[in-house]
Amino acid sequence: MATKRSAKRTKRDKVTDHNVTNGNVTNDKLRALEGFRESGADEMLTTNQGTRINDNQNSLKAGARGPSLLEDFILREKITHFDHERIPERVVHARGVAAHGYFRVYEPLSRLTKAKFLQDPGAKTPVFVRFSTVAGSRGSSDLARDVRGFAVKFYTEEGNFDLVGNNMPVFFIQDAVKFPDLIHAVKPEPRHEMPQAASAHDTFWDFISLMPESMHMIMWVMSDRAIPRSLRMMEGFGVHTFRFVDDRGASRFVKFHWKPLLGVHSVLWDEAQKISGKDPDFHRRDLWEAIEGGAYPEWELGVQVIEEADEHAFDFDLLDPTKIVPEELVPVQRVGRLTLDRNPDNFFAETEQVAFHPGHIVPGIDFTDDPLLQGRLFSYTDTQLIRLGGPNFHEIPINRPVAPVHNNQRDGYMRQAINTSRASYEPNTIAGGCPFQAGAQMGGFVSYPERIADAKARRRGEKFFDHFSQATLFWKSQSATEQDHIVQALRFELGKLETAAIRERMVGMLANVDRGLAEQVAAGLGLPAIPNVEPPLNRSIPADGNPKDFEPRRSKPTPALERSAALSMANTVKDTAKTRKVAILAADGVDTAAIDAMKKALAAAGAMAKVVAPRGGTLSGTRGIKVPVDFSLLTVGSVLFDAVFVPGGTESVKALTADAMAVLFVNEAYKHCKALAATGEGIAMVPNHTGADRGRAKGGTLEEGIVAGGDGDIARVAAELVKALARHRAWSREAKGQLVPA
Ligand code: HDE
Repeated sequence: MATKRSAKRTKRDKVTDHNVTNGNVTNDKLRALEGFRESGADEMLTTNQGTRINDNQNSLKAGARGPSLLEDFILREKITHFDHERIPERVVHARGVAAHGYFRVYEPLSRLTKAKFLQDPGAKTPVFVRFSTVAGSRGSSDLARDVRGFAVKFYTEEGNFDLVGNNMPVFFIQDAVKFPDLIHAVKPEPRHEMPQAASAHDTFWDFISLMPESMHMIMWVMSDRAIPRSLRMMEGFGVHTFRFVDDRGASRFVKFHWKPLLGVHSVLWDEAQKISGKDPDFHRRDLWEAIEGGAYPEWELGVQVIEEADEHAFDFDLLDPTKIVPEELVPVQRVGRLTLDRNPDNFFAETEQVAFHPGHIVPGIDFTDDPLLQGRLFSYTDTQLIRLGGPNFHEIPINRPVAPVHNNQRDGYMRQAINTSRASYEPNTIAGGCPFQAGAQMGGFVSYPERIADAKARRRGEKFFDHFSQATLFWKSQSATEQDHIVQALRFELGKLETAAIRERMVGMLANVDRGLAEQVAAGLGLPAIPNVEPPLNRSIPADGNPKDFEPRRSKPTPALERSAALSMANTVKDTAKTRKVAILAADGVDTAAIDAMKKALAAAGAMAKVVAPRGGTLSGTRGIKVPVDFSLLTVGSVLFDAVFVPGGTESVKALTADAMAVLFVNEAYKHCKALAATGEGIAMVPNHTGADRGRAKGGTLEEGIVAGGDGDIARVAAELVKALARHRAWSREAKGQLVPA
C-alpha cells in the first residue's frame, strides 16, 4: 500500500519536502537532531497514538445531516491539539529568525582562556544563531527602527555557551531593575496598543528624556545601524564585559564582537518604511535565500582583552553596559569564524523554542559584576519557564547540549529522560556516588574567585554617571551623511510625539551630547531655540536620594579620544558585491544581449539579477528571444534591490517611460542613492539632476554610482556596476535625491 501511494507522489510533493532535502548534516548537533526529524514522506496519516486515519474529510455524525458525535476521537484530538498550538511570544525579541552553522577558532587561545571550543582550529563547534528585533510582536515588520538581537548558542563539548548579544555594543540602561520600565515605555501604549514595533511615541521618549544614561544608546538607535540592509551585514556585540579564565586560573576581561565579512550596511529610513509594506519579511527572506543559495553568511569573532590590572585604567567603568571600549584603546583581535550554512526545518520547533541564556557558560568564560548582566542571569530561565511551560525546556531538541547531561533533577512537565537510577540525590551509596562531581581538571566549572569587600548598597560606580562623553564620541565619529540621518531620525521620532513638553525636554537633553545636533533637530521640529531642561536632568533617583548625587558628569572636560573610526559605517568593508540584488527593468522589445551579458557579469561577482517588468510571464526581446520575468512591477519595488539596470531596446524603454510604476522604480533607486546602470535607450530612464545634456552623453559615469554606455559597452558598464554595488551607496547624490518626487 505504502509503495503504491509513494508512486503517486508527484515531483512537486518532493520539492516542497524541505525536511527531506535540507542537506548539510555537517556537525554533531545536526546529527543529534536527525532522530527528532519527521517528514511524513511516504507515510500514512495517523492519530498521535499511531492509529491510521481513514477519513480526514468528515467528522463522525449521526447520519449524513446529523450532529457530530462526541465519540469522534479523531476530530477531538485534532481540534484539541490545534487549540493549544500557540505558546506566549517572547516578551522582548519576539520577532526573529535563525539558522544553523558552525564556529571555528583560528588558533588555540590557551593564552587567554581554557574554553575547549577556543583551542582547536581543526574542530567545528555547532551553533544555532537567532537574530531578532526587540520591541515588535512576532508578526511585526523586519524593518522596524530597533536594536537587533544577535544570539549565538555554541554547542560545545563542555556544554552550551550562549553569547546573547545585540547589533549595538551598548544598552539603554545600566541596571537590570530598570528593564521592565524601559520595555513598558517602548512597547505599544497600554490604552490602544499603538504603535506596533515603533519607538516613535510618547511613552518611550518620556522615559528616555528622564534617563540621561540612555543617551549613548539613543545615538546608536537613531543611526542607520537600527535599519540594517541585511542581518548578514550587521555587527554583533556581547555588550557586557565578560571574563576569560585560563588553565592557571588567571582572569582577564573580555568584550565580544562579531564582524560581518560582507561589511556593515544599512538601508535608508524612507526605504525601511516602504520595505515594511512591500515585504515585511525582508530580513528573514534575505537570510533564508542566502543560505539556500549557498552564500553562507560569515562573521569573525573578535575579542578585546583587558588585563585585570587595567580594570580602572579607563575614563569609564568596564562594568557599565552603556559604554564601549573604543577600538583605538584596545584593538579587536579576530580569533575565529562563524558560518551559517543550514536553514532550520521547522520554525516553531527550532527558532521559536530555542532558549538562550547569558548564564549558559562553559569553563574558561565567566561573568563580571555588570549590574545589567547580573539581572539577566536571573531573567532568562524565568522567562523560559513561562514560555516553554516548565523546567524541562533544556530537553527540547534544539536546546539539548551535545555534551552529556547527568544530574539528580527529576520529573516536571513534559519530562523526556527516563532516569533509571534509584538514587536521585547526592551523596549516595546506592548508585556508587554517581553521577559525581567533576574536579576542575576534569572540566568541572569553578567560578572565578573574585574578591569582594564592600557594604551592601543600592548604588552604582562613580564613573557610571558620565552619561554623555561616549554619546558625543559616537556623534563626532559619524560621517556627514550618517550625522544627517541621525538628525532626520530624531526629527521623525520626536515629530510623532503628542506631548510637546516631552519633545522639548528631549531636545534639551540632546544639547548635552552635541549642541549642533540639538540645533538641527530643534529646527526640524520648528522649535525656535533649544529648550532648557528643568533640573534635575536625571529623574532616575531613589526616593531619599539627593538629586545632586545623580547628576550626569563628564569624566574629563574634553574626551581624550575625539573620534573612533570603528564607530562609523562609512569605514566598513566595501570591496564585495556578493549576494547583492540587481533589478533589470525590462519590457517587450528589450535588448536581450545586454540582459545576458549583465547577468553573467553579476553572477561572476556573486551578485544576483532579477528581471522586473510591467507584467509577469515572458517578454519577447530583441532577436525574438524570450525573457522570463521574475517579478512584475506590481509585486516589488526598487527598495527590495541594491541596484537597477535599464537595458536598451526602443520598444522596451518606450513602454517603461510611459509606465508610472517603472518610472517610480528608477526614481526611488536614485533617491536611495543606489547604483544605477543603463545602456542604449535605457539611459533616458535615469533621473537627471545634473543639468547635463545626456542626449549627447557618450556614457561613462554620469554621477557617483550611475554608469551608462552604448549597447556595445555592456562589459564596461557591468564592471562599473559591480564596483558601485560594492560601495553600497552613492551618498554624494543624497541631496539631489531630495528633488525626486518618489
Ligand atoms: Fe534580553 N531578554 N534582557 N537583552 N535578550 C530576552 O529572554 C532581559 C538584554 C537579548 O533570540 C528574554 O528568552 C533583561 C541585553 C536577546 O531568543 C528575556 C535584561 C541584551 C534576546 C530577556 C535584558 C539582550 C533576549 C525574552 C536587562 C544584549 C533574544 C525571551 C537586565 C546584550 C534571544 C527570552 C533569542 C531575550 C530579559 C537586556 C539581548 C525576557 C531582564 C543588554 C538577543 O529573558
